[in-house]
Amino acid sequence: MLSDPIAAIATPAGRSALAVIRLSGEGAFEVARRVIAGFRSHPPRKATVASFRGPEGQPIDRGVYIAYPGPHSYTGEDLVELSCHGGLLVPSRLLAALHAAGARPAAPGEFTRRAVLNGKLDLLQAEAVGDLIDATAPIQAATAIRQLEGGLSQRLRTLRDSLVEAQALLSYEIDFPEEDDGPVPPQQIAARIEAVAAQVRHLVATAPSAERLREGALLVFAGRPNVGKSSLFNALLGSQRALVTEVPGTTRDTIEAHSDFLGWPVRLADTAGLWQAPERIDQLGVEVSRRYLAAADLVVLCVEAGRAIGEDESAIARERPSLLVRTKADLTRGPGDGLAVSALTGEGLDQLRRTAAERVFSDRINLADLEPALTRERHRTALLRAQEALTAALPHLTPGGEAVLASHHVREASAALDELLGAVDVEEVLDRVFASFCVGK
Ligand SMILES: Nc1nc2c(ncn2[C@@H]2O[C@H](COP(=O)(O)OP(=O)(O)OP(=O)(O)O)[C@@H](O)[C@H]2O)c(=O)[nH]1
Ligand SMILES: [Mg+2]
Repeated sequence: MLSDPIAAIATPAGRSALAVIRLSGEGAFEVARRVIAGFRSHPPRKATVASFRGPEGQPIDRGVYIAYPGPHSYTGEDLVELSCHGGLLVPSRLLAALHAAGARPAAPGEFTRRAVLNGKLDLLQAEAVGDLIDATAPIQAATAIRQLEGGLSQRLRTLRDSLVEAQALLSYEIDFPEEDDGPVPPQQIAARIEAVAAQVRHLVATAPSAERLREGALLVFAGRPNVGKSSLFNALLGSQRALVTEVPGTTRDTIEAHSDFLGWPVRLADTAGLWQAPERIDQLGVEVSRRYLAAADLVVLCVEAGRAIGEDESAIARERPSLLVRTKADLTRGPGDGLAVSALTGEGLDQLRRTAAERVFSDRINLADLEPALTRERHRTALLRAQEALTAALPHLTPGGEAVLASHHVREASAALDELLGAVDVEEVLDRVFASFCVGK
């Protein structure tokens, strides 16, 4: 059943001052009445202090509830939010009481899913809710809020509307093929479609850096053994995450850590030094390093200051986008290019953070107003489909061209945009989007 009452704790488990429980669906108010002493759904959206009771009437807590009669609620259904005291016992006992009173445990993301099905949010906004919760760097939160406010949705809806309009003009061509001059000549329709296609291309171009922004850019610290990779990694994180010794080959397993550089999300990976290792275990470490190198958004190539760069090292820089850093700059000052850093004194670390962030997020940084961008693979594949369909439509929009075929491709393109917005009810798409949500959201 889609609208049966569901309940879940919306806050994380553990010791806390307060916890929030959500209850939503048809019959939610009846369920609430069995648990909340003196429950009333009117006046709506007013905080009321009340006693919460278990199935046998035993007191659980004294807290606050707010009733949101549908459709003016997050889910669009009748919804009640209960604030109780936190901790391990009270919230779970209160939730159990709601379940005993007729609500079913909610599946992950089920509240937001209902919000989408009831037209309170579109799919892009629902994804933004998830992104906002998962955000670890300020810029991720800012992007998510913009998407939640409908920036991207609005942009796509405008494009979809233009395509629907083009389709209407094309139907005239189809219905009256003999008319030489329809209301709008095919060339003009073609120009409109070309304009939409250009905007789609522009959005698709934002995808790599925006996806990187959502997931964090992968920065791989690489170089020969003992050059100071782990020390630099630790210094940037401000904690002793990786082991450091004077023995070459200290790091074997790649170690990953999340951080942000000036607010931009990064995933740092400290790898085993690259060398011709005689021992099997070291060889395995080197293999893992190579895999990370291949996936890196930016390689932080570490070479000691004052030393000539070897062929092995320039080979890495040729293969992948790299930032050359000269480590242990406190020991030697020599000729040589690259960014001088010292894990010991902290020299050059801020410069490294800034340069790396600029390199991996260059096009995002330049967008001062942070235009809407495609933050997920799902967005990119749908828009690529739209782009292909529009490209296929254009050749049929010449004088005497096949308006039927053009119309078919334009419809394909607008369907791709509809799917992106969640305007079509595709259960499979919903399943994919909500698979990673937390319960209670
Ligand atoms: N003076 C000085 N010594 C450093 C600096 N960075 C690292 N070292 C020293 O260099 C040695 C190797 O440092 P690590 O950070 O373990 O080097 P690594 O590149 O991770 O080495 P492997 O894991 O073996 O590949 C240690 O003795 C560190 O104390 C630095 O900035 N200044
Ligand atoms: Mg190391």
